[in-house]
Amino acid sequence: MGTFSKDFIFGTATSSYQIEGAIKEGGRTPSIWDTFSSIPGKVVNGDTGEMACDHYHRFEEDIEIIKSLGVDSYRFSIAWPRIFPEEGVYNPEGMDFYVNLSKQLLAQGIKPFVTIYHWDMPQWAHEKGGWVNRDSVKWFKEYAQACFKALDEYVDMWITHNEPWCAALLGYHQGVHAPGHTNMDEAVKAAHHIMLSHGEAVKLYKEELKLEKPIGITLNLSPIYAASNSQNDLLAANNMDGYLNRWFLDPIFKGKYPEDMMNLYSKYVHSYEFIQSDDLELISYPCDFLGINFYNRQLVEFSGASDFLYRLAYSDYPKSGMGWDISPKEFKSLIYRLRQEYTQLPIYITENGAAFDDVLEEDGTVHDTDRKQYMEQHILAVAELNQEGMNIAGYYLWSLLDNFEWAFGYGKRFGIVYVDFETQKRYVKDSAKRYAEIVGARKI
Ligand code: IFM
Repeated sequence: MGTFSKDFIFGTATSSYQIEGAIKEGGRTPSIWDTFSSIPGKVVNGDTGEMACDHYHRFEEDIEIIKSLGVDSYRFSIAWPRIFPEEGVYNPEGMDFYVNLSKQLLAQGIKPFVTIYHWDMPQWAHEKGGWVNRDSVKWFKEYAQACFKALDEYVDMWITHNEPWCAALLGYHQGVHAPGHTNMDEAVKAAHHIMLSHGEAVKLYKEELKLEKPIGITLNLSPIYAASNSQNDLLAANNMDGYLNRWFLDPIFKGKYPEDMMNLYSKYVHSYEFIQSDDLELISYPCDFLGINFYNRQLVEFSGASDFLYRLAYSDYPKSGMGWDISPKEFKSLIYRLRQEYTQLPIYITENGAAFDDVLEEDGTVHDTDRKQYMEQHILAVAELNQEGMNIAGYYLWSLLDNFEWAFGYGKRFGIVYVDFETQKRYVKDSAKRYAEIVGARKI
């Protein structure tokens, strides 16, 4: 059993492109995800975010659902192309949506936790080179400043970027996310500029604007394990850890890139001159917390045929509907490692959850026992970590609603609330009821 203090924050999370819809309303122009998802073959089933959960029109109903869960906080992101539909052109109508959303959350006693960038870069910015162009740092800073000025009085905490690994590596190296490029040189530059824009935004917030709410970044971290103790498999695990975890943790917390990975990448990255003299100091500008999105551990083995000498290995762990290992024990190990190697800042679990094949019964119930169990295991792990003094300050369940799961479309349901995408009717799943019970009792 585990308990939670009164000031521990429980919440749920979403992101703009995954739920809002209304892609042509309120002065919004296309984002890279509108473009990418409209290319045949890029998203399962040809799904796009055009309608998503129609949250733009139904946010009041969604706030009622959040309220019924009894959570302290709601994490959402802002759609950049609503705020700057063109370069340098601010759109107050786009911002009004988030001001209104935040005010209504506050009126219900729910704290807004805002992510500035959750992958929906404006198409205009992409056409000027996107994150590969160093000017993206300037564009992001202008956008972040507009968000801080309009929303800081309502917002409880700020996240600059959600999962830079996905935006940079899935978007520019693996090509499975927008903008769909497969170029490691671009990916490393994109990652650098995303992190630099994070540092610039934090510095702006604290030094120039002198604002005082907690601000940080969210990383998707997976502990990587070798399939055996062979030198080759250990090397494979080290490389994947570098690719996924250290490439972001080291610059943010140690002010340097991992040398082994710089060497490994130099086959693709012909010059590191794009890293300018003060960049790492800015990237490691002190934040107030670290956000972590945790889903699974990963097991890898050596592969001479792969770019960085690793590939995923067979694992006999139970799996979520994404085929990901369910691994609450390794979640705890990840936190121990962060505490030992990287930071003593408060940690927020800004996402944790699982997709499963849910069945909507005729009476409107969804008995998502697997998701309930996944959630319980991870919340219990958080309670245990806190008993050991690990200072986890909050937990956000991903996700409030079934939504647009990027390249997987609407087929993968992560919500604790079922969405019928034909009618847009919402149905509270058993996992949501159980979550409300845990939050209410502050005990698991
Ligand atoms: O849906 C995503 C979210 O946008 C970012 N983190 C992982 C989730 C599940 O894949």
